[in-house]
Amino acid sequence: MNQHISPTGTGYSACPHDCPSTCALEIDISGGRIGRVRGSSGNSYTAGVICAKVARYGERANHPDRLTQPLRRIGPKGEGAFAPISWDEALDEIAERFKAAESRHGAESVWPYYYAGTMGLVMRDGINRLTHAKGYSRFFSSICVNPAWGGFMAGTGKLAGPDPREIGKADLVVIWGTNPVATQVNVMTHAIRARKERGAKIAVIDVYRSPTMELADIPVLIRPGTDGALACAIMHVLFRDDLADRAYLARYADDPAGLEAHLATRTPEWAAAITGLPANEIEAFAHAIGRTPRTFIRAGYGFTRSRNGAVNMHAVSSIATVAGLWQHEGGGAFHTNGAIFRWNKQMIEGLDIPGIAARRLDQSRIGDILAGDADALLGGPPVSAMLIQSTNPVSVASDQDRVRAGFAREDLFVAVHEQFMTETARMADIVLPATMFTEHDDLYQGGGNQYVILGPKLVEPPGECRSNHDVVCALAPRVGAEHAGFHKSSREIVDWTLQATGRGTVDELEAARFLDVQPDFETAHYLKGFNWPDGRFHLKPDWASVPFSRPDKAWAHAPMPEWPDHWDVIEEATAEFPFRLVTSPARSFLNSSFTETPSSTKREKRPELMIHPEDAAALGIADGDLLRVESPRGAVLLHARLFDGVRRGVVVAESIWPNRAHEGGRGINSLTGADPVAPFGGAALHDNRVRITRQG
Ligand SMILES: Nc1nc2c(c(=O)[nH]1)N[C@H]1C(S)=C(S)[C@@H](COP(=O)(O)OP(=O)(O)OC[C@H]3O[C@@H](n4cnc5c(=O)[nH]c(N)nc54)[C@H](O)[C@@H]3O)O[C@H]1N2
Ligand SMILES: Nc1nc2c(c(=O)[nH]1)N[C@H]1C(S)=C(S)[C@@H](COP(=O)(O)OP(=O)(O)OC[C@H]3O[C@@H](n4cnc5c(=O)[nH]c(N)nc54)[C@H](O)[C@@H]3O)O[C@H]1N2
Ligand code: SF4
Ligand SMILES: [Mo]
Repeated sequence: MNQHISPTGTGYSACPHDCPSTCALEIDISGGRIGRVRGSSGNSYTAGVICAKVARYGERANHPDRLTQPLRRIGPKGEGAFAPISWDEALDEIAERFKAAESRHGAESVWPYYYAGTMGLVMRDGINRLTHAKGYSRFFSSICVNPAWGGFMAGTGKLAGPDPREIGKADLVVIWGTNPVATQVNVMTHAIRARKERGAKIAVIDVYRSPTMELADIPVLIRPGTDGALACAIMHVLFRDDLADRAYLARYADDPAGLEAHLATRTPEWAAAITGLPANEIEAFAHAIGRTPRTFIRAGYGFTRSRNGAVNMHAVSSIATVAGLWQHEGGGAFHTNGAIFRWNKQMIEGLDIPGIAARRLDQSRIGDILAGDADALLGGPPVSAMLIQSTNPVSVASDQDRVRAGFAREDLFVAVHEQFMTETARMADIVLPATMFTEHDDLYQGGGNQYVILGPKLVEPPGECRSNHDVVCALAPRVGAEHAGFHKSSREIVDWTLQATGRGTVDELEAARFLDVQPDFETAHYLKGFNWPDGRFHLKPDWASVPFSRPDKAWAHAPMPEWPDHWDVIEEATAEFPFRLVTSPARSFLNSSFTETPSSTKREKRPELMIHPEDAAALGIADGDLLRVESPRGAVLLHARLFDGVRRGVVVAESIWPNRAHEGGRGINSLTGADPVAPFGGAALHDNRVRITRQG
């Protein structure tokens, strides 16, 4: 297995982090340790560029605080007193506790919980094989993508679009609700290329003057959760000023006349009152789009993390149809490429196991679930045992006060498999040390690009670290789970998956390093039709027919709008909570990852609240003051940073700092809510009403 490891040289891999760029990497290895990391220049999407935090990955991989031994809690929950134990002791104890939970309340009282700390398909999703083999409670993953993916598919019927490298061939690049300078740097590589080579303009739609908006030719600063209104006004102007592509619409859209009639009242003045953006700026932006056939709309996740997020994503993608952008090279709307990879995941996830029927518990509602909320438990038994891999819910999940109370339950057994002693690991009964991506074999797919990349094992792990796959396989016989995947190495599973999907073998992929699976131009641009039975883009979405995974239990919410619109279900400011809070990602962290690396925390300085100077003056707040920020759910302490790059009434806290980095020890997600976004679930992380008071 380890014939690929050489103690010195260059290793080839993929960035494993939860980032749409999925960069192809070249890694310096010396003395069996990783050093400098570079972006592969032979990969046409990465194009030699990666972010600063991964370029200095040695700092994270060779960190003195890495977990290297299994640990058992020896003090009260959460206090952080642990003693080393052997792997056998740790695995036996987990298995005993899982079996005890199963015999008391049934297999559904065990809830394996994971997320995207690694995006490797085997290491991330292999835990589902254990879940399915045992009939444990399944995992409804919802925290990140659901409003965005479902909203995009409502129009196109498919989660794919024009080749993201075509950004470099656009004349207008519209970066909508994403902050790629911080969150997916390669979008900027291609956008800047278009600017340099073609004189393209870059428009950025955000709720604060983000590092990306700093570089924009057309900065579009709006209030949070109002993208639907902006999109509607843009389409109103396109129809009104004869910039809509009526021939294209007649051929490719469901009901353009219905949309035009609906939009008659969605004027720039109407949208100005909702978005805070002056009507003349809306007109000018609409004209720029309408007069630039090669307009590439790169829609991100940020603007969908609101209670109306799915509706807003559909509205934004509709602009590409009204203006007929999809027809042109360098034109159209792109969000992500989930649909083009078509993996056979049977071996990874055990999808051939009969009767995968257990309830699916909602990731985002972990606080409610651990609190025993009957609705969140879908009427089933309480959760009394968990294995957590590749995620840090005590920091990243909404409704943090409930999450923390849940993890403090004496009758809950928790094993956390981690690289560092995260705030979730601190709450565990058993902590298991995990490998990093250079220490195991895995397979990666691009989200914001079209590559399949191999990440082979390049170095030996420190201490006794084991991979997610090895832990799942070691637990399986102990709890009586059976499947062929438990008897294969991760490299063999990668090989099986590639072959079963018709993508060659692992050895071939290793020789090639990555594989470009971009569909042909006509397919990618929907020139053969959109992915609905009528072949048309659905301007009037039928949410019930969108082929996207939904929660097992629907919840009561206002009826969704029939057409693109401003859906007024966001957490609007009130007299009691007069501000709207957004928790945009910090540049040097990746969710809660990299908060352990000193250079990242140094760059980010301290947890702060960006507030407009006039709002600050009205509250008697000076730069640097300690503020108490309260939402209907909880409170945190943040230092004021006066910043005129937000609209009045909007505040931004770049995230996610460790909870303990805040004075008072409560993290930003004490403020955010876990109530699901309609209709596919997900957390409205950027949709919060808050009040602000000066502390002392
Ligand atoms: N440095 C860094 N990189 C990251 C991450 C990180 O935490 N830090 N997270 C990774 C993960 S898991 C993901 S999913 C991606 C997400 O990457 P993105 O798609 O960029 O999404 P977000 O990070 O949620 O937010 C992006 C931007 O949306 C803005 N925004 C918030 N609400 C609204 C709104 O209502 N309208 C508009 N127009 N804009 C709004 C925010 O201010 C922010 O600048 O990034 C990945 N990359
Ligand atoms: N307020 C607010 N909250 C947010 C967001 C926001 O914008 N604002 N963003 C949300 C989004 S988009 C997401 S995706 C979630 C993400 O939340 P998480 O999925 O929890 O992401 P990370 O915080 O990066 O934590 C991943 C953890 O996995 C560990 N890890 C990495 N690789 C491995 C491995 O191979 N094996 C094991 N066992 N562990 C590993 C890392 O050490 C790290 O602690 O957070 C969400 N929370
Ligand atoms: S930009 Fe994203 S994919 Fe690329 S190295 Fe940085 S975190 Fe990884
Ligand atoms: Mo995410």
